[in-house]
Amino acid sequence: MSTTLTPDILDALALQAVEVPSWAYGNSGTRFKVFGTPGTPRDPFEKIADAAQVQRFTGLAPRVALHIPWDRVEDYAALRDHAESLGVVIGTINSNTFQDDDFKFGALTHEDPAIRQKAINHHLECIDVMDATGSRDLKIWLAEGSNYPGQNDMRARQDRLQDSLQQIYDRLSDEQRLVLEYKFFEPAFYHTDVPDWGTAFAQVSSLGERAQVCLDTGHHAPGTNIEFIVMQLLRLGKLGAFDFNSRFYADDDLIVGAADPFQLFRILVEVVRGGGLNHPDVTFMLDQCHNIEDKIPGQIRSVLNVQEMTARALLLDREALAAAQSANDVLGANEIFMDAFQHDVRPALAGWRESRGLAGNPMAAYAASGYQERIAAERVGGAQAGWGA
Ligand code: AOS
Ligand code: ZN
Ligand code: ZN
Repeated sequence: MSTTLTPDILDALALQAVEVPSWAYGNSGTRFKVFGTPGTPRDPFEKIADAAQVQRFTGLAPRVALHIPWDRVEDYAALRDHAESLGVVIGTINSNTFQDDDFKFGALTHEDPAIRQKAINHHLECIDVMDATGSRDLKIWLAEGSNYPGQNDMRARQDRLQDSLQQIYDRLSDEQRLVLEYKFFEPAFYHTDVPDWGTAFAQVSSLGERAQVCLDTGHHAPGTNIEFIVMQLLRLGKLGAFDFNSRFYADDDLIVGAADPFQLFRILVEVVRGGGLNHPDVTFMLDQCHNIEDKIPGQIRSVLNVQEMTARALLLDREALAAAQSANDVLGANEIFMDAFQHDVRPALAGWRESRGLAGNPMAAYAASGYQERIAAERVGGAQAGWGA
């Protein structure tokens, strides 16, 4: 196995961008408590300023995803200009039909046409924002479902969902996409209307080629072979985005790679195998919340973890692996696979960063920059929630 990060590998690493979410920079927490952090942004402009620090120290995070209504502003062109003045651009626009009382019993699936239209109109507003920010992707995650058997007609809800999504999809321009995210649980307890990759695939397939699936790594039952789903969606041409994060128990939204770096490696091996690396239609987005750790370094660590596991996946000796697989050399194939995973690429990546004018250790460089202390001193009062209105 080659342990050298060749120029081809380094070029591939340089090109793979990671899109950070605006809400990662706001205060967030669990349903038990939201702990505030000094220096937390007070508005979307400050969130983008913080996200730009991740790009400044890593060179890996040029795009910032927004969330409507959390990032609603009067002037989206000004927000777009602000981002670009800081060296980043606005990326995916995330809708939110999970915090409006009218949507208590559903939004895009609701039986009441007026409520369903309100939910559709919210997405049309998001597309207006996309037009203003130059965003390509509308990401939809639906917290819709039911809590008890018999509560709702699950089939009728699927039919209404398809009709609602079609109305939204038809509003998109030829350059825009709809990315539908699935989640097997919460906040509904009995059924969720987009619970799994199969449902998301079926719904987006009925819409058209610019409708894709978003795979959130925290949205699967324990023990799910997520890399199989990655392989299948890539094979079917319907993997539009990742929401990368880590979980120990549920959708914990922790630093990606922190809980299970091997799972992240296995996912990225399938991304590389399936041609999804540096693919314009496969967005590497983070969907994370930093409830007790400082948010900017939490995001820096996250994008570095993605880069490190991508580097290891690119070190995998695919020819030797294919030969061992063809020979049914069970232990040999696994050893080749594990060799790549076990290789510590951090020293090589640090040297490569320095050769490109970046700090070899972005975490230490950010800590030494004084930015955290400055925003803690300047931003007094009025911090925005990351997860929350
Ligand atoms: C919720 O669990 C989903 O992961 C959503 O993707 C995400 O948290 C939401 O998009 C925030 O707007
Ligand atoms: Zn997500
Ligand atoms: Zn989630």
